[in-house]
Amino acid sequence: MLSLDNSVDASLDLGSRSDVQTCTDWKAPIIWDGMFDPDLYDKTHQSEGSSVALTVFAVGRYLDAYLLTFLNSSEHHFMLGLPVTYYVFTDTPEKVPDIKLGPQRSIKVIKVKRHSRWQDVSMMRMKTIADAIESDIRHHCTHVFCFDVDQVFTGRFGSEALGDSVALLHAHYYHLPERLFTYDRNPKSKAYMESGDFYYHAAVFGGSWNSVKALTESCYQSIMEDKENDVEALWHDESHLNKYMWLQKPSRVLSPEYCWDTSIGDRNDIRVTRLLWATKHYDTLRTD
Ligand code: 2GW
Ligand code: MN
Repeated sequence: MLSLDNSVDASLDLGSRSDVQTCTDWKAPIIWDGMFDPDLYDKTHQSEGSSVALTVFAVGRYLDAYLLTFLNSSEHHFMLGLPVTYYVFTDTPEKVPDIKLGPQRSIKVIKVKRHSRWQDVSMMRMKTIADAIESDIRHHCTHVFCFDVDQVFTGRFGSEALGDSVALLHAHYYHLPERLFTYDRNPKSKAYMESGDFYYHAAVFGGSWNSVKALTESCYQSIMEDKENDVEALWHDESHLNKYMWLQKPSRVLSPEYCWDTSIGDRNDIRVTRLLWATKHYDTLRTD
């Protein structure tokens, strides 16, 4: 998969954007609008036989609140032209809406238990994803993308986002200095880190199935070790993801176009929004 990353980058990238950082210091591309030819990416991935698993969790009230909008918008924007399998994890499979899917697109609904603490709903996704990759995804898909459900696709989220290991720049932190990143700062947690490269957002991550399997297994192990030591990382799974991506650098980084929060307001460097944060209704969704 790394070779695909490299060949795609070498042959398909159009050049550069002078107003933003387009490359990490370990030479991974940071994907911004204007840097790539979408059709060439699609053709390359089609000829390589790429296929994508999208994992999303809709547990408890999040199903009614977000799932239908997420899936419908994804049908218009996510990896069009490649085979896509949705893996929807929920405690209420009977409530998953029946949506009409495009050709080469299918949905698998998998029942999961509902953890009583919301922090565990979020963190335990790591274990569930790792298990699904091992038992199913690796036999059917070359790549996996993992999403929060409280978001809506508004523009192309296509094969330019595929790579061996893919992380997303958090919309609220990409322009801030490192000292303001909300890494876990507690030395007792496995997620502890003093410095890092970027602050990544756990609402979107992906890669080849084997690298996402390695990431989710490692984060799950760290989460369980923290539980044994009676600590919890500041931002839960997101803290562990940031630690992992610091130690195992992603081969591709997505700009905040790929998960923008409109409450930030207009920014000149955001020329297109591809996925947006949905409105949060914490008052009704986080009362358990
Ligand atoms: C989560 C928090 C409080 C109450 C409920 C839930 C909840 C989350 C739930 O009841 N049902 C459910 O399916 N979830 C799933 O977990 C859903 O897919 C959701 O998008 C995901 C993460 O929870 P969310 O979106 O409320 O958290 P955010 O948007 O504040 O997420 C960031 O921080 C999280 C850790 O605290 C994760 O790292 C997440 O990936 C980050 O985007
Ligand atoms: Mn979210």
